[in-house]
Amino acid sequence: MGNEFSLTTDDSRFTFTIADYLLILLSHFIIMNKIILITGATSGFGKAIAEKFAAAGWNCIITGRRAEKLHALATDLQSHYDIQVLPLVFDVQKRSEVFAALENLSEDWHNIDVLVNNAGLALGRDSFENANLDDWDTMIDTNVKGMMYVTKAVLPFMTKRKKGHIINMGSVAGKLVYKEGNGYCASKHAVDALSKAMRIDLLPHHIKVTAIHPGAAETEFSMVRFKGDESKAKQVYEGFTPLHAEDIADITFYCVNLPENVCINDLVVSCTAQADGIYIHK
Ligand code: NDP
Ligand code: 8X3
Repeated sequence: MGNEFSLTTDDSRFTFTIADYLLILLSHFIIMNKIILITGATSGFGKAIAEKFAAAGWNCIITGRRAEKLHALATDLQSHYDIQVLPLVFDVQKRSEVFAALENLSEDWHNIDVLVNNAGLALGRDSFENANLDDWDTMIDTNVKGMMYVTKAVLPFMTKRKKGHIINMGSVAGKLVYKEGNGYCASKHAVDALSKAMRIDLLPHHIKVTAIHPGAAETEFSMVRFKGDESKAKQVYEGFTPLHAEDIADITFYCVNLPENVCINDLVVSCTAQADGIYIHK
């Protein structure tokens, strides 16, 4: 009985020892110290994921090419939540930039618990014979090679601790090919394949790998795909309610907060009006 006290004297469920309280306090600090690295945090899913985890007390490494947006988000998160934020500006396509940024992380940031490979884009919707070669290069370099570079640069921090969780942002376009989706669908099929490859190879290191494959979500995605053509971008989401970036942030948070022995490997998620990469009820 020594160090025991209770909130109500006649209910044993509410009896806590000082050790229990110390454990709760300790777990609070363990959560406070957790670190998530999110690529592509200047808009859309990445930004929503950063906001979700920051609100839960996670320290965040956020990345993207648009320095101004990235620094604005860092300032915003730090002013709202009692956390640390490290903004890193680099282009995931550029191998030297990726490794320079991540290999030179100060020791405080080495214990990355979660990596979200989210940076990515689609460019164009053209028939194979009309597709633009530069668009193909950019999609493959960003969605596939960029994801591989970032993962390779972060992995030493995880393998050293024999712990970590990698979340790869795939797409319904990585599960099924649709008309005029050639280069983008290929890049997301590669994300699907690489997620499976990572999951197998990283088993001995106790690293979880989750691939999330969203359907249509209204972010900057279609503005980028249609190169600033607002009416084409808007048309994509007309006649149905698409996913919101916050939906993907909530799902990511759920996947990350499962018990140590549980891993969601592969998760396809769409709005209720969408069946797959092709069928949307409008
Ligand atoms: P957004 O366009 O809103 O966000 C894309 C993010 O990726 C931005 O932060 C952008 O930052 C970053 N990014 C793009 N290229 C690079 C690069 N070369 N280097 C570094 N960062 C880069 O789109 P979403 O949030 O919708 O997309 C996020 C991910 O989700 C992508 O991989 C996309 O393919 C995928 N996805 C999207 C769906 C949708 O319908 N919206 C559905 C399924 C999957 P910056 O420009 O500052 O570099
Ligand atoms: C984005 C969803 O359907 O435009 O990956 O490919 S879709």
